Amino acid sequence: MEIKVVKQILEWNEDCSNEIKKDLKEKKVCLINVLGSPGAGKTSLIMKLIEKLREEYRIGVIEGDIAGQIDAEKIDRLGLPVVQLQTDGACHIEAMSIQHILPMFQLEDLDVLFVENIGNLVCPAEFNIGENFRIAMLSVPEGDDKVEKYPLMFATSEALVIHKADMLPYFEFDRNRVKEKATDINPHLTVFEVSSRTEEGLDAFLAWLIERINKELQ
Ligand SMILES: Nc1nc2c(ncn2[C@@H]2O[C@H](COP(=O)(O)OP(=O)(O)O)[C@@H](O)[C@H]2O)c(=O)[nH]1
Ligand SMILES: [Mg+2]
Repeated sequence: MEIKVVKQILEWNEDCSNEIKKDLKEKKVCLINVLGSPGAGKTSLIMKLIEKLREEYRIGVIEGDIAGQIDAEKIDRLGLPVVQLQTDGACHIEAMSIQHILPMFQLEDLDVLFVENIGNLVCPAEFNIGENFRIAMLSVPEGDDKVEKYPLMFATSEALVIHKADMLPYFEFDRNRVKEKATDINPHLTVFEVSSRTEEGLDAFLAWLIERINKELQ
């Protein structure tokens, strides 16, 4: 008898992620996966980026959370298309969820789709969700040892935003240690120090992001 073989979830996820990539490439939408701990400032940075980019790009957002719709309400108040994904306990977003959600957007009216992943330094890094690229965030109050403790997120991202840079004077946070360790793990990583609150470092990050998005939308 022929034995039925079911592929492991990660492999299945990878197939689904590749389908999303193909679909979004055809529709000219750049999907950006934003990763970081709870409280790293993912929503705050996305909102700041929306403020700066919305005249140039048509933006949508998928907000991932275990429960509630607090972050989606914030985006909704900005008047942008947003879907709240509730994972009901799961610590990461899978490609299948994104594939299910995409038809809820008018994709032909979008250039950029931000996905705020579940606040977690571990699991979200293991699952591709059809993204064009990832942005990893590490905020200053979290400590400068996180790259060494949770390497995968930093290894798989194209940019690292050291966030809440306005807090650097108040914490023992060795930014050089973070930069060195992160670029040791991932030589292709570009590191920025940004504060969404004071906007310090924001221009440099925006310049990188715009170039990166434009490359994908070509
Ligand atoms: N000092 C400082 N606080 C920030 C900054 N960005 C966000 N926060 C604060 O950090 C907390 C968590 O922000 P939020 O965007 O909800 O983080 P998320 O859980 O990663 O989405 C909030 O109290 C924000 O006001 C920043 O650049 N500097
Ligand atoms: Mg958030």
